[in-house]
Amino acid sequence: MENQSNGKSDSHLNIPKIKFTKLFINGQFVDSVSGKTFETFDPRTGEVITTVAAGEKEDVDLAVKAAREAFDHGPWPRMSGADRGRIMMKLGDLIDEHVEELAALDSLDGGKLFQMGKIVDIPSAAHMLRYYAGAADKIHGEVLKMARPFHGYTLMEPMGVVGHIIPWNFPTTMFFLKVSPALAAGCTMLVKPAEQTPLSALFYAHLAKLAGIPDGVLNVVTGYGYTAGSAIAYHMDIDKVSFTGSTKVGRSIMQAASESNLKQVSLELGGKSPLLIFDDADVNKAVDIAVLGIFYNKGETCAASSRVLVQEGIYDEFVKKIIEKAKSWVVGDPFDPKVQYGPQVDEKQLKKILEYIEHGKREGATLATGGKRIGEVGYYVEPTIFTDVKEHSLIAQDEIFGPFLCVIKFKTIEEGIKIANNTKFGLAAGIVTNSLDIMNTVSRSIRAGTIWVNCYFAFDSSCPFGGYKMSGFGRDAGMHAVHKYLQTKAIVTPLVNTPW
Ligand code: TXE
Repeated sequence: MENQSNGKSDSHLNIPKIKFTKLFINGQFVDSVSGKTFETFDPRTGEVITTVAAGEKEDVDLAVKAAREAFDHGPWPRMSGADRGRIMMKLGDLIDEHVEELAALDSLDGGKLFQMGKIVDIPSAAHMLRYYAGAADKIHGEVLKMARPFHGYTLMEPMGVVGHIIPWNFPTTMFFLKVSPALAAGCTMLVKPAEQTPLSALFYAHLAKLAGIPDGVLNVVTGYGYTAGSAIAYHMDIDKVSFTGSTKVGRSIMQAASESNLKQVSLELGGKSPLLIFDDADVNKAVDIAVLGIFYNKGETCAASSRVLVQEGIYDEFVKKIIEKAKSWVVGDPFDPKVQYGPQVDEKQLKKILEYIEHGKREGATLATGGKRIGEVGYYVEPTIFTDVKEHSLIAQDEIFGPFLCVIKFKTIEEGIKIANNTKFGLAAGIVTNSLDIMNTVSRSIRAGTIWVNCYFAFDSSCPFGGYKMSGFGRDAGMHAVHKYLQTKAIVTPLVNTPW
């Protein structure tokens, strides 16, 4: 096992100074009404980074009041789409000017690779803002062809005040996946980042103000889910909640919406995505795709290919090669450029993964490599692969959310499809094959929101992303996402002077 042990490297030179720790409401950084704070931790060591304002119901009320005022009377929903777009472009430029600092914040708070943040997460956020900035002046309704002598047309109006509740695995990407289309649509909003990773969201609030987003349009309330998050879900004056997180909390948000004001809800929940590798595939390429699909971001990725289904003709060769690859994977300080993944986000996730490893062993799957915590400081887990996994077993069904891969063997295309669909989730899937027939058949047969063929995690601002089945509903990214934050109004007027 070459997996590097944990511990800080001398890359602490990248550690940023923490500048923003208060709630951002109506254009100002403020303490929480109660004065309470919570600690955010460095997953490399478990040590406290800093304390952050703990927003609760009263703070959510203030943020909603500011957002409502900005929606009902402020310039944002009333200005032209082109003007909104110009301000969003400016925010994108400001992000580009702070790439290193922002990437470092997410690494420190969430254990994410600093290099990856610099080249992927942060620049993609700026790109996403520009994509939606360009969309802001292309939102329009349609003229209706009515049967009777009326002139009918539709307006696409902003939904109103939006509450975004986001998780910790991609603090920056999630923030802009939610905020960018909602801003383009002309909504006002509050964002509740996850309690594990609140720091970059507050920095983005600061940049939004510098870019010229009017006060009250974008508020950030840091705090816990059961207080601040729940207050958003139950709020009577929020028009829509957009959530990414666990299936359990997604369910509670729908319930809260139905028990309060029937606000619209969109949910992006977990997954147990299959990657199907067929006999005709190049095994080395398949291994590269599979390790990316599970070890990227230490497996804390909703679309992770946590079930790899391999056709029997290449199963043994694939297993041998992926074990070798996993053993050479470098785990350690996310600021170290040689490292391939860092620590899990917190102790809760670490324990969850270790418990599933024990389940896997009890269920009789073969622990082919990994299976242990690395060191005793920080939340590092070895790249872990179980082979000969049964399709109905717990480790093949539950979302584990760590560097934990289940490998399952199949014989025919039909059996591969059956196993792939044997899950309550439907977020994504991958296919590795050189056959156009297999590609076409399988991609149409799998019930999932995204199918990657001969690649994995090929995300793009233009590409709709979201789930089938219990992975949720509604799409982030692409023009679909703008429509989540709009509603349609029909306007009808007589063409001639008719009595009705
Ligand atoms: O998620 P939570 P957790 C999955 C993954 C992970 C598991 C648990 O399997 O192991 O969920 O992670 C807020 N009302 N995913 O417990 O609790 C919370 O503060 C309103 C998959 O951290 O769902 C945070 O902002 N909000 C996922 C957000 O919900 C509440 C990403 C997500 O936290 C709330 C994360 C409540 N009652 C975890 N309780 C993905 N789809 O990518 C919590 N929150």
